Amino acid sequence: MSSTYDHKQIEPKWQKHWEEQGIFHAADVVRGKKNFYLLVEFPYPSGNLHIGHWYAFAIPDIFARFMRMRGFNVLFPIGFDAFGLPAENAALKRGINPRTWTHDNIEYMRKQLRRMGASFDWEREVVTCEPDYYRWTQWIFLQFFKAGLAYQADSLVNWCHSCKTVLANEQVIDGRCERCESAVMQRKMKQWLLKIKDFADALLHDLETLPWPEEIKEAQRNWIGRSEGALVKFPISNFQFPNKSQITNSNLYVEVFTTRPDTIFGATYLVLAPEHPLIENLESGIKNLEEVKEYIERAKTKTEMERGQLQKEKTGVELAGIRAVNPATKEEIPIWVADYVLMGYGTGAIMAVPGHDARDFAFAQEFHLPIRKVISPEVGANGRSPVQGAYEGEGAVVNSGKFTGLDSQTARERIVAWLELNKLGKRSTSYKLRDWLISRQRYWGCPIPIIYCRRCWENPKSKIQNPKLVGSEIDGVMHAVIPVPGDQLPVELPELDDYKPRDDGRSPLSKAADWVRVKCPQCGGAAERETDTLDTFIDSSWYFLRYTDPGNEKVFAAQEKMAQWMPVNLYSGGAEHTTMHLLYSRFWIKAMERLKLVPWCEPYVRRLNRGIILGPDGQKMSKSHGNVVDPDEQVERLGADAVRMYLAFIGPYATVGAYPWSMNSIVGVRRFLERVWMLGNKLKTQNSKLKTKETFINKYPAVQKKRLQMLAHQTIKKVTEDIESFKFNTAIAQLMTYTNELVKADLRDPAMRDYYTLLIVLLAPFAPHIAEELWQRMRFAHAADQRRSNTQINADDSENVSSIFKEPWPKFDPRLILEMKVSVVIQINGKKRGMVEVLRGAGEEEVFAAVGAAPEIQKYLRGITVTKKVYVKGKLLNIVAQ
Ligand code: ANZ
Ligand code: ZN
Repeated sequence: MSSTYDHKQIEPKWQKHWEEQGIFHAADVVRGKKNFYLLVEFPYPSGNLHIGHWYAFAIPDIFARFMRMRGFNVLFPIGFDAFGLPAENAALKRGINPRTWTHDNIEYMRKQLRRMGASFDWEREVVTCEPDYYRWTQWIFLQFFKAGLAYQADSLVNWCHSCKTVLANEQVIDGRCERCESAVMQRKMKQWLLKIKDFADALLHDLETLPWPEEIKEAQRNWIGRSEGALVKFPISNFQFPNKSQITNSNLYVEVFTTRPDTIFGATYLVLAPEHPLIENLESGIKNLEEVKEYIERAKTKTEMERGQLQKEKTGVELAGIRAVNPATKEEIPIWVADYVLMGYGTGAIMAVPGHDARDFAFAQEFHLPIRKVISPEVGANGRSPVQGAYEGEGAVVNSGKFTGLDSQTARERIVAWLELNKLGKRSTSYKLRDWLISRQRYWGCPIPIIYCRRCWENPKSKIQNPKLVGSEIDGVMHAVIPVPGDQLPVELPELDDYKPRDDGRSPLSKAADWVRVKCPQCGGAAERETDTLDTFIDSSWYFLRYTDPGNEKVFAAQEKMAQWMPVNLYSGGAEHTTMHLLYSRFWIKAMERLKLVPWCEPYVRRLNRGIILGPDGQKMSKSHGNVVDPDEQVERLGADAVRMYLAFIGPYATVGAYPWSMNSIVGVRRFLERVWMLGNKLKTQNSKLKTKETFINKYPAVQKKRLQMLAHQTIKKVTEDIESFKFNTAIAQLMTYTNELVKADLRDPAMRDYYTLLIVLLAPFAPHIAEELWQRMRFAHAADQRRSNTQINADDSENVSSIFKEPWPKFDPRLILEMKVSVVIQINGKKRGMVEVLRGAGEEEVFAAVGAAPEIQKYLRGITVTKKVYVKGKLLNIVAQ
C-alpha cells in the first residue's frame, strides 16, 4: 500500500466503490430513519462544468453526507434542465442537431459530476428534454388549461428585426438584441399565459410562513409588488363633440389607478400609455393625430425597463383637442400620451400629480404643465409656499375643498369613500406581477399539446357539448382550441432540417408540415397543432416531484412516493433564481394544489442562496478576462477533495458573497490534507513501536492528555454545529486546529488512534475520498492488530460496514468541553474593528477564517485587498490591507 497521498489513485477508486455498492441510492423508506430531501438546482447541459457548478453541487454534498452520517435517509438527486436556447443556437451556428448536442453534453457532464465525488442518487436522474418527462409537463399544462389557468392573449413581446425572432427579456441587453445588437422592438403577438396573478395574494401570504432568509422573501414581495389604492374615472369632456353634457355622462372616460387618491385635487393632467386602446377610439377628435402616431411608433423601440426609469428624460405628446374632467375639482385638464406610463400596470393610465410625484414633476417641468400642491409636510401649514420638487410623503391636505385640513391618510379613506358614493371610483389593488408568458417561438422546448380545429369551432354542436370551448384566431379564421387527449401524450418534438424561426416570428416547428397537420381528436377532421413551445422555466417548475418517482409511466409521480419526500427539506441554489424560478415553481405547485394534484401549497421548506466564486483577480470569471479557473485542471493537479474543501473554506456558504479564487489557499488546503495523510502514516509506525505502558506514561503528562480530550469534544461540537448552519469554513478551521494538536501530541498514546479516527470521520463530508481511504486502512490495520492478539473478529463486520459514510456521526460530551476559547482582537490597518472567539492555540489561518464568519468585521475588508497579516498568538491579529 502506497504511503504517499495520491489523489489520482484513490479518488476514482472510491467513486467506483460507492456507485457499485449503491451507497447513495435513496430507498423511499428505511426503517428507523427519517427522510431528508436535499435539492440542488439541476444544471443546464452547457457541456462543461465550471467552478460555479462545483460550488453549486460539491458544497451541498457536504451536507448530504453529513445528514446521512447523522442517521437520515437522504435523497440527493441530480438531473438536467435540458431544453433551452443554447442548444438551438449551437444547432444554427454549427449545424448540429439540438438533441445530439444536448445528449453529448449530458454524457460529458455526467462524467465530470462523478469526478466531483458528489453523493448523487444517479438512479433517479431526470432529464427534461426526454419524452418520458415532458409528457407529464404537457399533461400538467393541460390540467391548467382545462381549469382556465392557461389562456391565450395578445401580448407585447420583444422582437428583433434582424434575427427575426422573439427574444426573452434576459436576451435584451440595454434595449438591444443580445446576439446581433440591433434595437429590439415591442411587437404584439398571440401568446400563451398562465394566471400567476390569481395567486399573487397566496404567494405573498404563504411567504410569511416560510423560514427563508429575509432578503429572498423581500425580493419576492417586491417582484409581486402589491399596491393598495383606487381606480378613479376621469370623464372625457371633448368640446369637439356636439353635446358636452352628453359626452360627460357617457361612459367615455379614462380610468386611472392611483395609490394616492388623497392627492386627486392636485391632478392637473392625465397620461395614457402609448399602447392605451382609448387612443384609437378618440382618433377622430385628436387634432395632432400624425404627431401622436409618430410618438406611439417611437415608443415601440423602448423596453419597459428603460421607460420606467426615473432618471430618464421625459418625452410625451398632448392629445390636442381632447380633455378630461377632474372629478374632484371639476376642472378640465389635458390628456397626454407618454411612455413613462406602462400599459401592463394598473390601467395603463394615470392621473398626474406633479406636486407629489417625482416623475410627474419632471414631466410637468419639461412641458410647462401646472403644478399644484395639495399635501403639506407639516400638519397645519397653509400650502402656499413655492413648489420645489415633488413632496411624496404624508402630511396635511391643503387646497382640496372639503377635505382640506385632514391628514393625508384620513383624506385617502374619505376621498375613496366619496368616489365610491358618486360612482366615480373604487378601492383597488394592483400588482407589478404580470401573468406568466409561457409560449416561445422556439424549437428546442416542450411542445404545447394543443390542436386547433376550424370545423369544431364552426359546428354549432361542439359548443353545446362543451360550453367552455375556447376559440383562437389563426390568420383571421377562428378555430376551436382542443387539448391533446392524455393517451396521445407526449406530443413529441419532430426533427427539422432548419431550426431557424420564421420571418413572420412563428415558431420553427410550423415548418414541420407533416407534424403540424393532424386529425382533430374531437371531430376527426383536418386540424393543426400549436407550434409554440413552453418556456423552460416550466420544465424546472416540477422536476423535484419527478425525482420522487422518476420511472412512473402512469402518473407524473405517485402520491405515496411524493408523500415520502415532499416538501423539499432544503433547496440550495443561486441568488439569480430568487424571483423567477422560485416564484414560478411556488406558483406551479399552488396551481397543482388547487387542482388537487398535490396536497401541499409550498414546495420547499428551507431555501439557501449561495454566493459566487470570482477569478483570482477578484473579477467575475470570464473568458474575455482570462481569469477562468478550470476545475478539471485543479482536480488533476490537487484532487477533487482539495477543490471541494477549498470551496467550502472560501467563505460562509449561506451568505451571498463573492469570493475570489486563491491559488495559495487551495494549495494550503491540499497541504492540510497531506498533513492528515502523513499523520496516519506516522501513527502506524509509532503504534507498532509502542512496547509497554510504562514508557508511554513517563513521556506524556496527564495534563496534556486531558487537553487533547477536551479539544476532541470541542471539535465534534463545533464541526457539527457549523455544518448545520452551513459555516463550512469555520468547521474546516476547527479541523485544522485539531489536526495541529494531534501532530504535536505523543503518537504512542493508544488513544491516538481514536483521536485520529475521529478526525477522519469529521473530515469525511468535506474530503470524502481521502477520508474513505484512511478509514478503510485503519479498519484493516485494526483488524490485523486484533488478529495478532488472537481476538476473534466478527466476519460480518467487515462485510456490512463498507464505507465511512455508514458510520454514525460522533457525539460530544458537554462535560468534557471546558472553556477553551480565547478572544482575539482584530485590527485592520492598525485600527481595532472587533474581536473573534477562537480556540486557545488557534493559528493565524483559523483566526482569519473566524474574521470571514464575522460580518461586522468583514465589512471593513470589502473592496480592499489583504496584503499582510501580523498575528500575536491568542491575542491580536492585525490585517494590513489596501
Ligand atoms: C397619483 C399619484 C400621486 C401617484 C402621488 C403617486 C404619487 P406603485 O406604488 O408602484 O404601485 N402609476 C399607476 N399606474 C401606472 C402605470 N401604468 N405606469 C406608470 N405609473 C403608474 O405606484 C402607483 C403609482 O404609480 C400610482 O399612484 C400612479 O401615480 C403611478 F402623489 O397616482 B399615482
Ligand atoms: Zn375538430
